[in-house]
Amino acid sequence: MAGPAATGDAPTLGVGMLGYAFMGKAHANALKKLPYMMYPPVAIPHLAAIAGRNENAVKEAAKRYGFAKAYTDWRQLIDDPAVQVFDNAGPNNLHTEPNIAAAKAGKHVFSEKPLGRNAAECMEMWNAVKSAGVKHQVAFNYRFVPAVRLVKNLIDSGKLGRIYHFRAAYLQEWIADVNFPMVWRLYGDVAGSGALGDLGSHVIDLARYLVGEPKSLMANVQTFIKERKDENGKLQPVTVDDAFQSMLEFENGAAGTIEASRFCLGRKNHNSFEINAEHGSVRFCLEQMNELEVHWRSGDQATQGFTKVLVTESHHPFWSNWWPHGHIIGWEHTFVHEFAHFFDAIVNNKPVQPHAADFEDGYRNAVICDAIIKSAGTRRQVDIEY
Ligand code: SOE
Repeated sequence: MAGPAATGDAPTLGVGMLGYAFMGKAHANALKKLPYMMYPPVAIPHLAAIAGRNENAVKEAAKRYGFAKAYTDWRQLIDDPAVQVFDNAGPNNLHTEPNIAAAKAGKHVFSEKPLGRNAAECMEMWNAVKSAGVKHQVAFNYRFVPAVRLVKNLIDSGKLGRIYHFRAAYLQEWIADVNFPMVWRLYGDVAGSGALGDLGSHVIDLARYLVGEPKSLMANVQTFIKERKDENGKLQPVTVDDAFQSMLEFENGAAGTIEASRFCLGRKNHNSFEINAEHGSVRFCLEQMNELEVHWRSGDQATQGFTKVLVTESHHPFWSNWWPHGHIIGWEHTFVHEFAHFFDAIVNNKPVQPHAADFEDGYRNAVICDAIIKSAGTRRQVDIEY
């Protein structure tokens, strides 16, 4: 087997990945790109093993991405001494048991979001990684968008000042067609929740990362299409939300309105937020990922209003790794950034917080998701208690 790329004395980290679908592809792509683009790399990922339940599919994925071994049983992957980092890119019902087993086996754990299907599962995983003393990170990749990190820097530096409003919407369209069939994201026992855990968890993570802790909320959820055909053409009940809306009160006095939906025709991956603060406002949308709209109260009165910043200068977050300004990057590169962050935490024994989400953040995110479900079910305001 060819050794790692000749990139100096960076340590090699064996990565074992569970899953080979959409997130498996995004993770594999990032792991392979990291050593030559985040150069010199803090560590060189060795694609040691991949696991998935279908033998032909997992062998094909191993060949496609270059994993040394393919397993149909994730337990064998976790037992493999060549694996130091367990990367969970599997569906939500396959997060708790493998993540806990990996922690107990002394592996550092990188897990896709949402961390679990509910707060109880996330608490179990958080306790396991704390007991094992391993590093742990949840793949809330939008913290690693250059424009989002620029907003974080503007907030932390005090330039934006006191935050009054956080308003966010994560909108997609992919199940608005009544004929779209049942998939794992639409079964409550597999996914835990629908748009809430899949898209809303990103919005909630950005709210916590950029604004602070919510202290209470009110919410509504909807399931617009109540049943869909499964792969056998049999009607199955949709047991997750299709959309949610929520009003948040933050501990620091800011007001939040957040929503997510998969029924917004024309919205392809519209993860957007706006922050209105004491000294100005910012607005971001993932579909224009390299741009940040900014308005400063102190700006030139004759040219009042939002200006569009192209966040691609060499001094902008992460951009020393990429191209001359204007040569934009994409969604895939946020995974390169977040893996590099995780490997730095491992190699240099650092916490992944505050700039990455760890399992405590995954747990707090789940508490807020559970509160949204509770508020919608009881039609009452719910306090957030971690
Ligand atoms: C599907 O809704 C999905 O792939 C989410 O699962 C991801 O977290 C999001 O980044 C893009 O859309």
